[in-house]
Amino acid sequence: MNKNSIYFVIPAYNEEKIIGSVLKKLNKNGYFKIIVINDNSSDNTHKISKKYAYVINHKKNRGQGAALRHGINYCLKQSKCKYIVTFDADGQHRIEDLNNMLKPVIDKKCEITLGSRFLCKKSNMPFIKWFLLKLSLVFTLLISHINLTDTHNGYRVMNRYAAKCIEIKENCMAHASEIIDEIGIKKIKYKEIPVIINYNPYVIKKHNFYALIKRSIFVAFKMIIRKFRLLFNNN
Ligand SMILES: Nc1nc2c(ncn2[C@@H]2O[C@H](COP(=O)(O)OP(=O)(O)OP(=O)(O)O)[C@@H](O)[C@H]2O)c(=O)[nH]1
Ligand SMILES: [Mg+2]
Repeated sequence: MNKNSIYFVIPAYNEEKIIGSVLKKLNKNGYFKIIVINDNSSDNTHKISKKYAYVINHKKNRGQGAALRHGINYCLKQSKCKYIVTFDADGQHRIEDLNNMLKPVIDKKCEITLGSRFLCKKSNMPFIKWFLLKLSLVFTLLISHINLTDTHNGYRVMNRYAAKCIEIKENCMAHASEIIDEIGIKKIKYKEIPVIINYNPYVIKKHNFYALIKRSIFVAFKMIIRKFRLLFNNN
């Protein structure tokens, strides 16, 4: 496996405290094709990231979905890129899970792998996060008719075909549900892979009970609007 054909897309917003160690670890493991999409962070995210990765800067904060779209489109323009990994900047995703994520895509068993924290027994996830994620599984089943064990996991590996097919239009957090909906509509072959999501003290400190609930309601609302839009466009 040529590690230079594997491109990482890492959306980042105000992650100066942790992004250096995340990127350093990827470099240490032989991964150098790393695209960080820095979304107008007010801290040193850009300065730190450019030591280890290619950085795309957004002049305005456009959201995680817009960052992924920009990063994935950039990768598709690189002829050497065969696989795209979407990976978080806050240390929640583990390089140790990468081979399991990559293998089914490289072996052509599927076109995209989706990380699932619920297929792993080990987790220190806060209860509110657990509850909202479980609720979103039911919502996804109703809206997208896909029965997954984890719908909002940012750890994915896709081949070029999947990356081209999946259209990310949602700029903010609703992109995760949108990606799953696109997988269903475009019949992209997927496989869920157990991954450990690290709820380190840095991440827990960022959690805000009301913000998490507000975000979930917002995502649900956006997805309902998307479904109506698709329905009317098809009629
Ligand atoms: N480019 C960009 N990246 C973002 C933005 N918001 C969050 N991110 C990044 O997207 C990744 C995931 O965001 P988080 O807020 O940690 O979301 P999450 O991991 O789904 O949720 P938690 O479990 O609460 O951490 C991290 O690398 C963030 O830095 C944004 O507005 N723009
Ligand atoms: Mg996170």
